[in-house]
Amino acid sequence: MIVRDLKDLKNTDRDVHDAKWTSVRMLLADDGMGFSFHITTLEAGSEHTFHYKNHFESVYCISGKGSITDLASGETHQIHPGVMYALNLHDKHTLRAEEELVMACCFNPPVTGKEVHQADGSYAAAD
Ligand code: 9YT
Repeated sequence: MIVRDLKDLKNTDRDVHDAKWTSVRMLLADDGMGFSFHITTLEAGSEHTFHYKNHFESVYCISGKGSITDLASGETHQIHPGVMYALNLHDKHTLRAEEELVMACCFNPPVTGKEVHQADGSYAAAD
């Protein structure tokens, strides 16, 4: 069994920062679960366009307020605590945080922890 406390993972190599988001990877590929599990915090007022071409992702809003736009359809959905979205079509999307958003995210296949966003908004496929 794996038991981890978010606060113990802060400021470790599992705590990844970008300009306007941070993400604590509570489970990574080498944990052997077949998915990774992240707690991601998006800064209030920030906007992010991601396109996870090589991963499926589901995201659950723990706290905050914002929206997600599906860039294929142009449809925008409100995000607030209790809302989940799943990028089952590797959907390219823009996330907006009106308030700081705290999200629980699962990636399949799991991220290794070494990925960086590529110019197209994706993470490279694992080797
Ligand atoms: C909410 C969201 O898009 N999370 C993505 C995961 C985060 N960018 C990470 O852990 O790499």
